[in-house]
Amino acid sequence: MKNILQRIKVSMLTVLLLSASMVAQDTLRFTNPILAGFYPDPSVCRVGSDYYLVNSTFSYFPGLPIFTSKDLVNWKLLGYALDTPEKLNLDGQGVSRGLFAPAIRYHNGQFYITCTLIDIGGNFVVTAKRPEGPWSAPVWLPQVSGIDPSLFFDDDGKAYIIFNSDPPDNKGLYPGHRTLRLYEFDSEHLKVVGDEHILVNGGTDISKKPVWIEGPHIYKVDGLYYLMAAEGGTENGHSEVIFRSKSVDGPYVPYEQNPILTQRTLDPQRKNPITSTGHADLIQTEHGNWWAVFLGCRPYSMSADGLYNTGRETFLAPVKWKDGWPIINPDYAEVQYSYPYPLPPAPSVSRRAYSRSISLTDNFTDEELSRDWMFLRTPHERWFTISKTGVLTMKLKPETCSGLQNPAFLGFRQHNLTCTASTILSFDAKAENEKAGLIIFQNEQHYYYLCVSKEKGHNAIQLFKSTKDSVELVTSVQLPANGKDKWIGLQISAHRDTYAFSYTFSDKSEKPLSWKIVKKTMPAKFLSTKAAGGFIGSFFGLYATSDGQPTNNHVDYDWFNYTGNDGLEK
Ligand code: 6LW
Repeated sequence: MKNILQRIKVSMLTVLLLSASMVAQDTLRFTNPILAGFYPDPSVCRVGSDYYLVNSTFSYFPGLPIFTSKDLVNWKLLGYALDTPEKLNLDGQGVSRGLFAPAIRYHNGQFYITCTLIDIGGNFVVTAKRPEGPWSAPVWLPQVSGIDPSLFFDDDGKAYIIFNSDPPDNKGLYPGHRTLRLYEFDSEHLKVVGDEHILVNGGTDISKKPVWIEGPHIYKVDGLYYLMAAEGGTENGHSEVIFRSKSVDGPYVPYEQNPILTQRTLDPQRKNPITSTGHADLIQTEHGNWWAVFLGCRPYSMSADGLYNTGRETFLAPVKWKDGWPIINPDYAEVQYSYPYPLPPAPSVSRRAYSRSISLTDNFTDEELSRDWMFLRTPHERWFTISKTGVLTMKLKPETCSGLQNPAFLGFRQHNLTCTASTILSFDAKAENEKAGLIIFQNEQHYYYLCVSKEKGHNAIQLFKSTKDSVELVTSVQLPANGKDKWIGLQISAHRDTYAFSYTFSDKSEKPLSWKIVKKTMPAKFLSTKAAGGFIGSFFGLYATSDGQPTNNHVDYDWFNYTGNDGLEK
């Protein structure tokens, strides 16, 4: 009797636990963007119950971050596909050139990433047995013209590569006229096979002059080939469209109700708009449900069609099939800031968050530089050291952030519309050309730089604004001569449409710093994609330069802190 009672208790407990976990999954909601800040052009694949995601990085180094997740929401950075100067040389490239949209796929024990190194190499593939690497050197694919290559592995053992390319015979009927093309692909020898096929000319309906059909992927579902792509350009007109065919090389028929994702028709005055949604990749979970990752933007102002400094970010939304077609975000017109979790939430294994409220301090206590830091272009030599006492020492380099080489710059993404980056540094400028401090950088012509330098023989804190090929002084604060405070704190805060710049003296103790304003408001619009252009988002950066002159000087940074929260949690 006791046994039976115990068994009933155990099975009741199991039912309770099971339903509790189902309720938890149903009621627990995640927050978009899942990767906040500059994480554009997401592509995703699954191996069992492990998910892998890559983003484009343009002229930031290392190139192509690889994230992993168990629940599609909480991501951990595993490493980068192109992480050595030999594999990725970005010298001379504008910050929005370099690596365009990657696609990640897994087949028969091997990971494949296809991507474009625009202007200097074209399309390539890299492979790895393990997602954290080592990844192979790029294998160039000279026959694959254009951008956005993606592999498709068919169930008969054949593979294909699809990509965006020139209009037929290279004769565009209108600006933005492109094609989607396909080659069979030899996935063992990593080269194309046979003839090229044009799958789509122009877009869903060439008579309507569709622009920028790109970012294609092929999926096979229930015996049909689905070709999904972005259309409309990566700004406000962005969308995702779908075609299908009985045969991999076409003819592909567009869905009558395309697009399957766009925000371009919505009221621009809506609250907290998410814009520019498109460039999607589909994923089926191990339980059979479908989801999509795609890029979107979060403007802080809808003036001038939307101003944002955080670049194109990674979003996640459910997909439902309707009459044999996948629809992204089927239950709403607006992409939502929150949906129920796609899978039971996995305990976070990442040392930091990439979504919601993000806060991180780097005390430079690890021997190796944390993977959060990004270089501007390829560092061919190691111009920084990390001491055992937890200090990052950077050599001043003659290169500046206005140029196209590798400056002494370590960048950390502006993940949030509202956030603060702070650091303390020790620096003794020997001359007026020597500067070290904290930058907020969008591109070579659009940045603000808060630094310690010399001005008219005195130590000074200066705030610069970039010009076309140099900088102009906005304001400066003279520091006491031979001040006893060796460490100076610098801080830049983003308040949606403005940036504030502050400094403080610090004795390096743990007590809270009291910040003094250098400049309370500088327009954030200057660093917005609208004003600065390009495909990237803003970075805070530790940055030191001798502005073209040789020097042996250096700067010490004791710590860097980033705190940001856009209050999106529901
Ligand atoms: C990318 C293209 C696009 O290659 O912008 O938004 C280009 N989509 O597909 C750069 O990210």
